[in-house]
Amino acid sequence: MSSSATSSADTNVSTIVAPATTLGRGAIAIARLSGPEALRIALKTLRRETLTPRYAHLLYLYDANNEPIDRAIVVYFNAPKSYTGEDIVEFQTHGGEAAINALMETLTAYGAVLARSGEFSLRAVKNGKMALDEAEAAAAYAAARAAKAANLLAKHLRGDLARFTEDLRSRLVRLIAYAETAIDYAEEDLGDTKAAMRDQLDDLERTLREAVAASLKRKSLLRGFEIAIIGKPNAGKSSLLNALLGESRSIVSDQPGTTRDLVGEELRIGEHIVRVLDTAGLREGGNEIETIGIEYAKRAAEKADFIVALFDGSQPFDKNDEAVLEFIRDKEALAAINKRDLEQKIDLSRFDGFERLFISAKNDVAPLLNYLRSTLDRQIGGEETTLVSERQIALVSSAAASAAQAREHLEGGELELFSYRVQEAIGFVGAITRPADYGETLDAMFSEFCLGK
Ligand SMILES: Nc1nc2c(ncn2[C@@H]2O[C@H](COP(=O)(O)OP(=O)(O)OP(=O)(O)O)[C@@H](O)[C@H]2O)c(=O)[nH]1
Ligand SMILES: [Mg+2]
Repeated sequence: MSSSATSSADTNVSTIVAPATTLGRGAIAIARLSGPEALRIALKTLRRETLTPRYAHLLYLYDANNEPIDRAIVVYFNAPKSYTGEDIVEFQTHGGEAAINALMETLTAYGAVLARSGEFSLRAVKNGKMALDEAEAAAAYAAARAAKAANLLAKHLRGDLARFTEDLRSRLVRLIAYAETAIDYAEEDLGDTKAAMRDQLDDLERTLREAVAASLKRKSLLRGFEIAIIGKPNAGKSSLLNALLGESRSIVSDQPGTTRDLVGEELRIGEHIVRVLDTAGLREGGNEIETIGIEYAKRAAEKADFIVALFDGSQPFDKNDEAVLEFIRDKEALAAINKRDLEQKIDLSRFDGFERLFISAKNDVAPLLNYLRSTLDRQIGGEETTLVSERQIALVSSAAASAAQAREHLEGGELELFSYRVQEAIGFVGAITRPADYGETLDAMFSEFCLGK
């Protein structure tokens, strides 16, 4: 390691490289090189002696045969003032895959190794540049698309989740302190203390459960929201999809059983990006292909975040409608009564207890769009803390369960067991930002990240 600039070189740590942008057509592509050898390797590619830290250089890149690859913006972030806390050199090449691939080949020829998914963020966490919950927010950014999701994740970057867990922790610690004093007193002197502890515990459990519930609802915001349209044949499902899209995507005909496959398309409703699925009409006794289609339809509807069940208002309510209505009972769903432009024959009393709406897939779907928009808005509203990974949701659920058990022990006067359960809850809450088996958790977690993160 002759270069004096890489004085902090630690030969145990590899220097990693990966594209940081999705490969494909685009104006620019970015590759990131991080590790003790980053500067040395970059200088070889650039045929230069030095790089000024945090300065955007416009330079030619050369491959190992001294052939030019591209002219690129090159920025050197010297350790520890970088994303990973190591020396990083970032290359902004022309977009498309040619330049970035040639660059990757050259950098690896000079000693860099290809990064595993999430390895940059893993290094950032290990080097104390980023808290675990921040890294999870960063990973969620890569998948999220709705603008509102960005607002929500930015709060995590700002440390809102860390504050939330710190608050929970101090409330739990206070409960243990209570319990320890209480152990020294006789049961009859404990009336007030016990009542106060019970209130505290109830409060805590509520906070935990609300965080989980709100996060599950907002999950769709981070990963995309899916709506399935179901209903008997000829209810107008395909017409509805087309009307929502404003184009003819799915075949419409007056023959019942037209749609057999799932037809999915993305659209924007207000600020939300939503995938809408048109499905095969649900009925008894169709042919084999239709029956398979009906199975698909049901499975898709089970999986969807929301179901729009469509009914033909111009026809009497029949057995097939009955089955559709039963299917959506207790699900997140809406009964939309279609063909309001025709004379209505459907028995509306059948819809008692269901959320319902009148539309015409032919000429008026505005009521449905408004309904969906406000439903989606409601899901993301609210001030509860949002947990952004399965890991966080599992930990907070476990903490809520421990709190519930602690409460039972409190009622039974078993203070040691009570303390034990509260300790357990503290463990779960603490693990959100600082897992006990740190190394293992990190490796498992970051392997789910995307490359170059
Ligand atoms: N008048 C009127 N006709 C409609 C309306 N919506 C759909 N239709 C008609 O109803 C018939 C069936 O429409 P589709 O959209 O194919 O119905 P579907 O539910 O997809 O039917 P399958 O694919 O067979 O399950 C077509 O002739 C449509 O033109 C509406 O709001 N008003
Ligand atoms: Mg159809």
